[in-house]
Amino acid sequence: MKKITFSVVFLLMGTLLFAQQSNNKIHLNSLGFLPKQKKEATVTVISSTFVVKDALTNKSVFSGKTTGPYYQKDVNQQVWIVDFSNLKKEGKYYIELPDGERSIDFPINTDVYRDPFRVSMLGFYLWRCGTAVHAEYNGNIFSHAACHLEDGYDDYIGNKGHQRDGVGGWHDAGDYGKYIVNTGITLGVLFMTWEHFQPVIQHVSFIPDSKNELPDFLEELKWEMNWVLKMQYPDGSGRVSHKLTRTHFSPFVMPEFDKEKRYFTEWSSAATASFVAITAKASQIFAPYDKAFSEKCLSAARLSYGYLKQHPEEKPFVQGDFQTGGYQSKDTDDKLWAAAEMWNATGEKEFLTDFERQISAMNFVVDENWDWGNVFNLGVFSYLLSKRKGKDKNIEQKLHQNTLKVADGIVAKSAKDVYCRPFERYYWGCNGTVARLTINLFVANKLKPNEKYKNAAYDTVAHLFGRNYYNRSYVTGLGLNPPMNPHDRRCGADNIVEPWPGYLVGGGHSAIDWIDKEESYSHNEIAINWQASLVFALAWALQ
Ligand code: 9MR
Ligand code: 9MR
Repeated sequence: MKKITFSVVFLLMGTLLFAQQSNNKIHLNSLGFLPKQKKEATVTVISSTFVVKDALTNKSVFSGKTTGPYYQKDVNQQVWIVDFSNLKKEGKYYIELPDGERSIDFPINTDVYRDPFRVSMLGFYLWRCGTAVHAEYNGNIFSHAACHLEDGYDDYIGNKGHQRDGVGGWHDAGDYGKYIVNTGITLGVLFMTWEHFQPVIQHVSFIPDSKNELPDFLEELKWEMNWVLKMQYPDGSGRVSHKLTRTHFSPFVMPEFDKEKRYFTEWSSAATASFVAITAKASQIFAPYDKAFSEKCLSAARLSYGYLKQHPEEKPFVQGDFQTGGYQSKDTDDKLWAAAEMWNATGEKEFLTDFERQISAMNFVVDENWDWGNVFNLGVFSYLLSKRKGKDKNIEQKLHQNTLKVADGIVAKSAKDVYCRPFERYYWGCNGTVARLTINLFVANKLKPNEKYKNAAYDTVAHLFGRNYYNRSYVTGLGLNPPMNPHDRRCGADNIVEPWPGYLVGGGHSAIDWIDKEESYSHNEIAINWQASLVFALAWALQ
């Protein structure tokens, strides 16, 4: 009896706490703000004025008028916007409205994105497969023993019962499979992150047992690359297995207890092209650190590129016995990206000609809606940002103009949305797309610098960390009221209340239907492709 009363009280307390947090009428970036950054909040209660108070002294340090009301249909809300960009002094603050409504406390200082960046990379380390992992976060130890050491079997590529080394890499998401197409976009984005933000990210350490031979960021990417290289067929043809998984998804057990056989599947042309792009890119990124590895990557890339040239027809992946992730993607965009990276890696004319021939047969429209199924942008951005000579001026100009046009559209959408969401669509993994659009903004800013691009990128980060309909962070372990029940097998099996930290969840399928429930994989799964975009967005914010 006593026990029951106790749990009822507990439940009530929990509900109250939850209600308090989600009822807060002041929606803002719960990580805080850089001193020079644009600073806004969205409030859902009638207020014509606001003040910002110092959280230590409760003294008012800034006051202003709100703008609004603005009505937005998809969330069915009337809101007012608070702008306190001119408050630049470092400190800890809160916003107060005339009716007494008070925001959470938030910092203004130059470090607000540093730890979130570190933790979002820790997420990749914790995804490692084929080894034990171990990290302490907020008083919990997240760990698992070495897993999937039998990866994998060649049954589906014509060698029944034969086992070969496919150990390593990262698990894909809340499941433990390993998929090349999704690895492609993930590494593409992470390599870009390194290329453009190396000075600020090279000293960030997040690997608990780092070998310290490389900056942690590159050590982590190399961990994945070492696995990627194992996905080429052992027959020397250059074909690349589409994935390495069980036939069916595992139950919710820790990875070391997921013991069913996992197989190298048949190749696909999309996976093979994606493999070319990432190995070619890796050869560039690792060249200054590890020449032998760089050369190994490039010769693997050449081999697979050669195969695709000799066999240009599309080879889709067919699931057959498999029910794990499909990641079936047309190969044209992957091939375009492969040509761009081969040209960048080698400077050889053949690859430039291939890229320009391919793009001339496509339209020149940069995508604002892109994910693992379409890496056209990665090819285009790589070509546009390349310092190599010899580009066709006409093609370059068209792509340049279109990149700016699409980025301007993203800025406009962000400005129109009361929560600065830069993107109108909702679907499985759309939070990843939201974060990924910071790449479009970044490239536009490189081509034609304008602070509107960076501001929209900050607004995107703000959206993901609380300035959204839910007034919650979408990233586990970070920010206000973060997701507690991601679709992640480790979280479901480890008996720790807190989820594994640093992970962006997929998001809603409408503006108001996201749910923080483990079983809802289409709303609340974590995944390497959207994680990489979060890493990019945070790295740019660090600048
Ligand atoms: O757990 C799986 C998740 O990782 C995948 O993203 C998702 C879609 O492919 O599928 C989940 O597995 C579900 C399966 O598809 C249907 N039965 C319930 C499984 C979830 O426990
Ligand atoms: O991100 C993928 C999403 O675009 C698809 O609609 C969905 C269904 O095919 O699959 C998602 O990817 C999942 C993959 O199939 C298996 N691992 C988990 C991925 C994230 O949910």
